[in-house]
Amino acid sequence: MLQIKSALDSERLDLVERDLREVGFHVIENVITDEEADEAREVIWKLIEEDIANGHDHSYGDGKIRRVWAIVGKSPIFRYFIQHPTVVAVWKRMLGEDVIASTFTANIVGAGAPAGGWHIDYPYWAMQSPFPSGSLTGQTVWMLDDFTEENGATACIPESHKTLRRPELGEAEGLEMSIAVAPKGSIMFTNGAIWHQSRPNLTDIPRVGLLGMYNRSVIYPQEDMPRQLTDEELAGESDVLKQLLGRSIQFRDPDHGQNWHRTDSGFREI
Ligand SMILES: O=C(O)CCC(=O)C(=O)O
Ligand SMILES: [Fe+2]
Repeated sequence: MLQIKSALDSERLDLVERDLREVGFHVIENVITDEEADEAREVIWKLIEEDIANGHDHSYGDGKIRRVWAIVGKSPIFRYFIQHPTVVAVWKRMLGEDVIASTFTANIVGAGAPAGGWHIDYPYWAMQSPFPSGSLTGQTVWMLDDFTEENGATACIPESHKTLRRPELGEAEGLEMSIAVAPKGSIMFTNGAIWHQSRPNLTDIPRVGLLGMYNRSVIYPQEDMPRQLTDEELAGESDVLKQLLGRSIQFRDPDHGQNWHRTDSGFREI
């Protein structure tokens, strides 16, 4: 059974905020139980098989790194993760009370996979530099396996978000990096502008991670979040989940005024 642990106390939240602003990342260990991590990992495995069967296999890194997109509507466990109180507390603090989710996917760094490639996350990669200095977006890396130096853990270049630009090709190679080594069930929060990559997986076991990104509500999400659950599926869900999926944002309809919001199939007056 899923257990919701309490959100962070304000001292820890202060520390997370300071790290995200100053260093660019922060790890919290054991946010979910081993059983929850194992359950999610099993679901991801089924989704990979479905993707392959349906011709929707998304691979990169010599075909050894695999992505499963749009997971929030695909299992109740991801609906629980995306609105986990610890995660929501951090992103409300960094991105505003009206924070939205931008994308929620799985990234599987397979046995023998090469490094993922140094980059910054959306929307920064779609923006011209210099980026604004405040946070626009944040990444949440869910570790469904122990992350180790050898198995493709995520690496960040500390303070690189302060450059307010993307790394040039080759620029990050050789810079001092910090590898997110932590036990299964831990989370790493990152500033979306940090230079980072998944490390090579030198083991023969795939490393499974989930990637949940959150935006300030004025930034268009990377995935089409409002449509990932139907109105019917969302009916019994929390207001937090509805907010994260962008269902609370009000639009100005040219004919009717401003009180229109997204549904699974279009717009409706609130
Ligand atoms: O899976 C990881 O370790 C990081 C992947 C990543 O940074 C991304 O897909 O944006
Ligand atoms: Fe990334």
